[in-house]
Parts: sequence; structure tokens; C-alpha cells
Amino acid sequence: MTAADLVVVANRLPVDYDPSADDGRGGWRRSPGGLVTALEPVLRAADGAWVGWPGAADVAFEPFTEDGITMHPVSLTEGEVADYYEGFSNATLWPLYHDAIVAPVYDRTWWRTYVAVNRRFAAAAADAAAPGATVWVHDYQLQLVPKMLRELRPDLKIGFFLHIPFPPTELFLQLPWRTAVVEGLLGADLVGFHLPGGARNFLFLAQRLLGLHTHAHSDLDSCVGAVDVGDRRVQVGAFPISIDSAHFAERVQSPHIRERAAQVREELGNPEILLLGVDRLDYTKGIDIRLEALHELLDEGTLDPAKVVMVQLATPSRERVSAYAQLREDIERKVGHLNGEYGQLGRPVVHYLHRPVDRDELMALYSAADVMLVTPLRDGMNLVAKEYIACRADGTGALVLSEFTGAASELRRAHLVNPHDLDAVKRAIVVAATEDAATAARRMQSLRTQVLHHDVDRWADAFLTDLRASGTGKAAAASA
Ligand code: GDG
Repeated sequence: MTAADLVVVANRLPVDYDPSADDGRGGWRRSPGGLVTALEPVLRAADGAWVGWPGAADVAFEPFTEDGITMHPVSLTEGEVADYYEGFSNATLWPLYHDAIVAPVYDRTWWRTYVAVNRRFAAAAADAAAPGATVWVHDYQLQLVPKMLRELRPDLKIGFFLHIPFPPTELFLQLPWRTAVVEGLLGADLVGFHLPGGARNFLFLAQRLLGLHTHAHSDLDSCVGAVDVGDRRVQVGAFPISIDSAHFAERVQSPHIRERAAQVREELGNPEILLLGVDRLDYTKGIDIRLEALHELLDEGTLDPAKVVMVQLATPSRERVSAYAQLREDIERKVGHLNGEYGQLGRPVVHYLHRPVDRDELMALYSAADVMLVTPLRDGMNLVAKEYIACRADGTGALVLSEFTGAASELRRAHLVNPHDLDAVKRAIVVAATEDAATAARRMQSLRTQVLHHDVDRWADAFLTDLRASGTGKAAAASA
């Protein structure tokens, strides 16, 4: 297997191993996502490789090539999945980085496994990378990889991007292993966040925890500052991720999706107002808030149950983490109450699906919905908001968007709300559902301009351009 000039390292491979899927392809299934769509062309052009976990425990695979990309599967045991993935990643870091909405659990065994698994990913990346290659490490599961990889391969250019929010410093300081995490990230040449606020929090912590000299400015386009680590200068910047906007905008116009959108409205009884929520079933997403808002609007008579229908897609997620099991019960109870009180035979007021739907069906739903409800308590970006906008080909539709999403900093003409303020959420839903057509169209036009011009290619290009321009020494940075 030849070594690659560009290596992506992420918790998951862009293909899943599913032993039950005997479809003649040896149990490998493509798992299409925004990241792979964005990185595929660059990876192919650079003889690229992808290092990640194939999604099944206790199985080992040799590297293989799929569609021009060399896949390097990293094996995890059942116990490692429990401690590194479900434990430290999703019951410690995920809640801590999302404002501690649920209390983070600090468990020393989980941490030790996180270190060991990060070391395995770093070793796999070191094997996959050609001399002088560029390695792009992704997300909170792998924050120690940059430093570990630099120790193994000082010749590499290393970038790191965090897909979730980087928390306020007071919260981050709770983490018993806070210094090791900041040191781990500083192994990179470029550390990227969605928003400048996250980048600034990180710069502060580098100074506070490690006593390092930081700079509040950078010469690089998207960077807000830098940190000096020995004779290296680490650039720190904001790179708001996006979607393949043109693909959504184009595909949603295909006749079968348009027909399906009309059919969806028909099947739902042609409501006057169709509200939509699309989320992984996660406590950060504020699904409960929008259900409560709808319930109160129906109780007060502001909305008429004969005229409004809500569809909530809640894709199963992290079901073995206890906070997620509890959340599912809570959401399903709330949906049951709403339907018990306001549904009619054969006509529930909330249609709730706890399973994934395919992309075309999702686009048909985006296309059918009058109002998209995106109400997270905290979200790094939120791609659903951008997908909805890209799918509003006729310029209609309205977006209720939490201020606490990364997307809110770009989508200023959405109906922005504080999700902790239930009255404000209710008001925003009513305004979004009833605003006059001309004002709504002007809003949507402005939102579409933003999303169509700032797509995922632009994001990947901005990150890789700054990564390539980042220097390996202070001298290089100073003369750049
Ligand atoms: C993390 C950060 C950040 C959902 N249900 C179905 C389905 N989806 C797709 C959506 C969208 C994606 O999943 C969800 O992306 P989000 O950005 O909304 O949220 P997270 O999963 O939490 O993502 C987030 C993101 O990383 C990228 O950096 O924006 O802040 O938390 O693409 O369409 N897709 C299909 N069927 C479903 O039922 N096909």
C-alpha cells in the first residue's frame, strides 16, 4: 500500500463494516456524509488516505482502496468502544463542550482508554502518511492525536478541526486532563474551530494552562491568533463548516423529489402550517423545547390543531449512553401527550420517526415544510439549518434558529431565538408561520445567498490553504 500525501484522520471511516450486510461487497457500506463529499476530490487528487474506525468492534482489517481512497481501518475492542467512544468521548467531552447541559462524567479508566486509542490512531496515521504529507485530524474523539503524531513524524504538516463547540474556559477547566488535551491539540500546525469565540477560548487556555506566548492576530486568512510552542508557531482559526449547497439546490428540483414533497403534504392532510424538525436524538438539539412550545401554542389556541402538523425526525444516536436513553423516553412521552390531547383518529398532530430516512426523502421533507425548527441549546454549527435553506428552491419557507448554534452567526435573517426563553420560541414560531410572503421571501433570499456562496468546498479549501501556509518555525511565521 503506497503512502499518501493527504491523510484524513477521523473517528469513523467513510465506509461502515456491517457483517449482516451481505450484499456482495464484503460487508462494506458507503456512509455518505458532508465530510467525505467535501474531501473526496482533494483526497483523490492527492492519492489520499482515510484513517478511522469501521464501526464494528473486535474485527481487524488490512488497509484497502475504495473509490481511489486508501482506507486504514483502526480496530477497537468492545471495551474500548465503551470507554473511549461511549464513555470519554460521549459522556465526558460531548456534554462538557456543550455547556454541561447534562453533567459530564470524569472517569479515570475512560481517560486511560482515550489515551491508548488516540495513540493507535496516531500510529495508523504515521503509517499511512508519505514523507512531508499533510494530515488533517478531525474532532473531539481525537484531540491527543496531533501531539502523538508529531512525536512519531515531525516531518508532517498536521491540521486539527473541532466539529463541536469549544467551551467557555471556566467549563473547560473542570476537565481533570485539561492540560493534556490542550497540549495534544498544540501538536498541530493549525487548530480550527467553527467560530472565532472557540478559537479565542483555546488561545486563552494555552496561555493560562501552559504559560505559552500567544498572539491575538495572524497573517493567515481565517486565523485569529497563534501560539508559540518551542520553536513552532501554531495557528488558531475559525472555519465555519457548510454543506454541498449546489448539490442540495439542484437535486431538490428533480421531479421525483418534487412529487414526493407534494405527496408528503397530501399524506399529512394538507395542513396550513407544516413544521419540521430533523435531528439526531440528542439532548443538545432542543427537541423538547419545540414540542413544549407547540403544546403551549395549541393549549392557548394561538395555533389551531386542525391547521398545523409537525414532523419530527429523530435519528437514533448513542443509544447505549444513559442520558440518551432517558432523553428518548422524555421526547416520546411529550409526543404522546401532544397527540393524546390534540390528535384526531388517523391524524396525529406530531408525526415522530425514530429512524433514519434516505437523503431524497429528507430533501422532500425540507421542500414540503413551511417552517423549519432548529432549537439547540448548543450546537457547533448545525448543518440541518443550511440544508433546509439550500432546498428552498422557490424562495419560500422560514427558519426558526437558536442563537446558540454556530449557524446563527452566518444566518442573521433567520428567526433567531434564545431556546431557554420559551415565550420567545413560541413567538418566533408564530411569526415564522404567519409572516407576509414578501418579507419572508426577502429573508429567505438573503439566507440562500449566504448558504449557496459558502459551501463545504470553500470550507475545506480555506482550512487546507491556511494549513499549507502555516510555518513550521517561529522564524518562518515571522517572515511570512
Ligand atoms: C456535528 C456537530 C456540526 C439527520 N437525520 C438524517 C440525516 N441527518 C443528517 C442531516 C445533517 C446531519 O445528519 C446532522 O448534522 P448536524 O450539523 O445538524 O449535527 P451533528 O450530527 O450533531 O454534527 C454540528 C457538524 O458536526 C459538522 O461539523 O454542524 O454542530 O454537532 O447532514 O441531514 N440524514 C439522512 N437521514 C436522516 O434521517 N439521510
